[in-house]
Amino acid sequence: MIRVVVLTGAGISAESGLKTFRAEDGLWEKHPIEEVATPEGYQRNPQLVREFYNARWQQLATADVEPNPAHRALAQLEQAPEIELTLVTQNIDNLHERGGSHHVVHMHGELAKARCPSSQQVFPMAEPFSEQALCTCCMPGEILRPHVVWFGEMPLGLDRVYHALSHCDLFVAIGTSGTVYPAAGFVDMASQGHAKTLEVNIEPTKVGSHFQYSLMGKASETVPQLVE
Ligand code: BJW
Repeated sequence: MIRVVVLTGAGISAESGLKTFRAEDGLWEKHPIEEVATPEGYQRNPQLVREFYNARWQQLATADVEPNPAHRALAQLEQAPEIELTLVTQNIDNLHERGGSHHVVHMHGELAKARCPSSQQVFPMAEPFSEQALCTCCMPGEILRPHVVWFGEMPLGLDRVYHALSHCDLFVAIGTSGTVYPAAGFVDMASQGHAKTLEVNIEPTKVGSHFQYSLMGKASETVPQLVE
């Protein structure tokens, strides 16, 4: 059995029509991080943050946003009998699941879910975020917040990820700039074991030198080749 951990970032969904964060025309260009991706930003201007996530949620539901061959190839890898795959994504979209993956660790949360800020209970998104979108777990209901991990908050599923990293034979990072921790440090954790490490990206990244191998190219082309 070969144990593989795959970490994906915004680059894997770029060819599905979703913007990355740090590209020149990326999400952070029009929406400064500190305004839309911190608890303080949400406290200051909840409406702005709700609009940011509502727009992305609505875009995800449009017909032209579909999983691409990279998402599908990773779903195929999940089915390979000789491989034990842990698929960890920093992405909050649902393209891995729509591409056929069944077990995905969404370490930065999920766009199609809402969370009660009080009980932390998670709900499927039934309607756009607004002051009227209330939880059903509290009395009176609390205003639901996006089920996403902002800067300064604890990423999700880390126990499982750290366990997989310390036992894996191969760690592959696909389409992530390596600027956000703890994900950017996963390569070092995997290397501390006996794992081989591979980075897949269209350009060199900040943590590129931490990987043993690098494959330059679009995820939709390189990932299916790797999986074959
Ligand atoms: C392609 C491609 C194609 C394009 N094919 N490739 C100082 C030092 C160290 C850490 C810190 C520090 N100060 C603060 C921190 C902690 C902080 C942090 O990392 N800050 C940095 C800015 C320094 N981290 C946190 O606060 C995290 N929590 C935390 O640390 O908790 C404490 C803790 C303690 C101990 C252990 C563990 C934890 C939380 C981070 C939350 C990040 N949230 C966001 C928003 C989520 C919701 C949303 O989507 O709106 O997550 S920020 C944003 O960045 C989003 C992404 O998941 C994340 C990573 O971005 P990603 O995926 O890498 O995208 P890009 O755009 O950066 O890169 C895309 C890449 O794709 C590029 O390289 C392209 O080249 C490539 N590409 N097309 C292949 N076709």
